[in-house]
Amino acid sequence: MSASSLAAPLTILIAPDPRLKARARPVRPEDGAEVAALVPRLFDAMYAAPGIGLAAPQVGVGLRLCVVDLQPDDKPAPLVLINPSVIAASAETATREEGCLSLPNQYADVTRPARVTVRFTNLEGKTQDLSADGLLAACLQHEIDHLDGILFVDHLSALKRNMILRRLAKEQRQKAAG
Ligand code: K1U
Ligand code: ZN
Repeated sequence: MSASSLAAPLTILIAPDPRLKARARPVRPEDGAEVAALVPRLFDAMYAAPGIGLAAPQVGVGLRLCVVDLQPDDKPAPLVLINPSVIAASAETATREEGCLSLPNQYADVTRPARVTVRFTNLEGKTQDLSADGLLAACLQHEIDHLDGILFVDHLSALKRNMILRRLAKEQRQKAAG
């Protein structure tokens, strides 16, 4: 039995929880034990959702940490990104449909730089650069946004954003009412 399976499953926060709008603080060396314990639980919550990414603030932890796994060809390809930042972004943009585990069942087209290079620290404490395009580029930007309290709806017009947030609130009320 793994250590993460002994811990209670993490609950993913749903918008408009104010913790989703807060800027997370950088992970420091003394956070090592908390990060080591959190990472397997983040992956468990992400795979269970299911999703292709999850940021610590989405489970109420205000640290600059996220996990990503696009599972190309259904094979696991887990990525842990500690203190990630976009160090280069293309002028060319790409528009693709995004979802968010903190806005369940809500989807919209989001326009972002088509290619990015992300610098981060890995679990071994090494600095790494990762260049990405396509879905991985969108996912990395989406997860880094979470660390800054930004949701994909913040990239939309106020009209579209409010429509999605009202629909989400209605669906959550209906779910609570059973
Ligand atoms: O951060 C999150 O809320 C996770 C989010 C990431 C994301 C999706 C799409 C574009 C950019 C970022 C999700 O994983 S939503 C669910 C999802 O996209 C998915 C779920 C199962 C299989 C494939 C995709
Ligand atoms: Zn999200």
